[in-house]
Amino acid sequence: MRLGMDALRRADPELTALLDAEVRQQETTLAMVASASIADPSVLAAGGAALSNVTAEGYPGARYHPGAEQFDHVERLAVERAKELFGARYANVQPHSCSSANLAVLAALVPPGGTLLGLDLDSGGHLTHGSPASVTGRHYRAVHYGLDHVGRIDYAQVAQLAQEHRPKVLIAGASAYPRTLDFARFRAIADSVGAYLIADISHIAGLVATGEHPSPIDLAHITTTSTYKQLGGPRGGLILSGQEHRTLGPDGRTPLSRLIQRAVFPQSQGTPSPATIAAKARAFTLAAAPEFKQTTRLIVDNAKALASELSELGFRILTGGTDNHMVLVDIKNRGMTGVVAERALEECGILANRNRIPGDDKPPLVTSGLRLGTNILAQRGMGPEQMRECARLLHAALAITTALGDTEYRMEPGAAAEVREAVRTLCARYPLPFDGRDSNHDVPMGAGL
Ligand code: DSN
Repeated sequence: MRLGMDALRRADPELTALLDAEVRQQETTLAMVASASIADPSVLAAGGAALSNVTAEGYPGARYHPGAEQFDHVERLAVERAKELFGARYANVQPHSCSSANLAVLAALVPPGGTLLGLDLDSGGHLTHGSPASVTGRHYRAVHYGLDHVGRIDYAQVAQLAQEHRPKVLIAGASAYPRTLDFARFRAIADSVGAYLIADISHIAGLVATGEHPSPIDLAHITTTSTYKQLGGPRGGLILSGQEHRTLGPDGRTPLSRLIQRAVFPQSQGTPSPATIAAKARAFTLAAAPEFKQTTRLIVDNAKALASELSELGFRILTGGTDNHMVLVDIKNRGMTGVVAERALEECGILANRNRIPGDDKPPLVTSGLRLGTNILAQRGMGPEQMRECARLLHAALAITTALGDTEYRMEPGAAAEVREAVRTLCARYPLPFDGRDSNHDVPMGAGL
């Protein structure tokens, strides 16, 4: 049921114009931000449903407010679809993000001041894996593993640090790591010291769901993910568990699934977001469809093609390639910083974010690296041949960029306009899965759908 879109258009043209401009921007830019995917219009519609008006703390059948009958059905549906999609036996669909999910899981498994072991942020880890900038690095004693000399996870170091520090939790997962994660190896290390293994699959959830990356569901004690980075879902998080869901928690009495239920509500979140949970339910069904499997196959093939072409063009690709959707580029040998490359590319309609790389001597807002991802390009139907075009466009944009310091640069405006136009042309050949029009009303669909 469409609610409010026409009213919004009539009542608030200023806001509507901004939302419509966003649709046009998405249509005409090459989005290569590795932590993004496009939500199907039906997912956006579910996320904007009147179900959002329901306030109901607790879980289906055990709410603290009345009026949750439909919401109970929706949440149960989302849980069942999540379990089916990932082959899990337990799912909690309430986390507002994967950061919230990680905070809840850590609160359930690690006492205040207890030790966790995760990938270092500069080696591709995530803030919530114990970074000093996150509460996880302040409320727990965080120890970090890193990469070996070729840029792959140093499993020998993981094992050695685990023996030395005896963490309560070992986290396997990354925000900027282009290679396959060996969850079995992580689990063996966790077992060697009696730690729980958490797999954070936020970046690779689509690949895991479709078998393009090995699944941690039955290897990790708990798996967490965001629902928007690669699943084409709404902004939110998800907690899963497989055969370990009945394993006892640190108190030796309470099964993990029960601990996690409590850790999300009431320990770390209040009311859930009912319409977002409806949108998750819709996204899980779409991710289980054969078309999504084809898209994830393309995501992986495209990343390999992109890495290969960029390498041909003289870019240094970290680890020499990729196994997943992500390509990490060392940009300093092009005579510029990550932020200069990011801004110059954006002027040409190419979106890719600055990223710190191992041994980086630049601060997080500057960086020496660039992180690229192929999720949205594959969703547009682009294949390896178009990745070569994308690589050449990226190369062309940076070739006309002269760095004037860490954050300042100069671009020849005429040449930049030419690259921008070529980007528009490529985007027009591969429209987004939505075409920018609401089929019922023939209006841009930024607002209200
Ligand atoms: N974790 C951030 C990223 O990887 O881009 C945003 O979700």
